Amino acid sequence: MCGYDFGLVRRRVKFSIVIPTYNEAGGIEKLVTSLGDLFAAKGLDGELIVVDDNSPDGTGAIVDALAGRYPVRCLHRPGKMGLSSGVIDGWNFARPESTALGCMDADFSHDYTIVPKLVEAIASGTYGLAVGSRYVRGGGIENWPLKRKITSIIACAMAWPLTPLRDITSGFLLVRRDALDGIVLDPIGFKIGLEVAAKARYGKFIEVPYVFKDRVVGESKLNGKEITNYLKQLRRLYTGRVFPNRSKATAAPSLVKRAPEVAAEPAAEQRA
Ligand SMILES: Nc1nc2c(ncn2[C@@H]2O[C@H](COP(=O)(O)OP(=O)(O)O)[C@@H](O)[C@H]2O)c(=O)[nH]1
Ligand SMILES: [Mg+2]
Repeated sequence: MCGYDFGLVRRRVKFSIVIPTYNEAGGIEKLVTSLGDLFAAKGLDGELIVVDDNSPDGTGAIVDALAGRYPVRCLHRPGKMGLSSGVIDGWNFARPESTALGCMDADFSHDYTIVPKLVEAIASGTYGLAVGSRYVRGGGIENWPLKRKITSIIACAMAWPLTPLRDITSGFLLVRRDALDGIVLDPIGFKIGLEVAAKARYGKFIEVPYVFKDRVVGESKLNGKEITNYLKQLRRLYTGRVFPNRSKATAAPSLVKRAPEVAAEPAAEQRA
């Protein structure tokens, strides 16, 4: 995977990236405009879906105001319903012609400049899943205290038997839409990347390195409840592996809707 030459790839893929937000007014405009400008500069056919949970700081209204000028739409939900469920709802809201679906955080901790590499990996037809990764050569974490780094590595290591990916907890990814066909995703908590990596049918994957930066604006929504949710999610995934017929998702397990015109002819889109 390391010798993969992104520069040789010239195919075009339509994609939608979901950005879940709760109180991200401080940075969302900059992120949307930066990504929109990057798509235009690189000739990428991407749309952004911001899934806002009625943020009291007005994040949703900021996104609505950008919608005519940038390739962005806002899905408004009535209240704080969680990151993973936001990503799943956003994927179902995405335009049907997108053959790849992605997600990233709104706080610039995910380096948006690697998005073209994620897109090109999928467009190559070689990879069904491209993940922004802190834990491959060239990746890393800036400004985290040792304790938080160790906690993150332990969190990843707990899921390593479920997936060959090194960085499964960052939630920065792009996946072929048809890899999600018929897959029941558990909308619990923060770790949608783990759900996709453990359940989707993506074939080969690639981890694209990036350096994670802690947010500079706004506050983290990660709390003790999310850690408990992560443990619940892991328990369900392990149970599902050992007893496939007994596995249960949360009360509202979610399917990503199939886009018929896309799913019917995925190979043609790759060659376009
Ligand atoms: N829609 C929605 N977004 C959320 C929710 N919780 C967190 N987010 C968003 O998910 C992303 C990651 O959250 P963040 O607070 O940065 O978590 P951390 O990076 O683990 O500290 C950010 O874009 C948040 O605004 C939620 O309940 N609903
Ligand atoms: Mg964050």
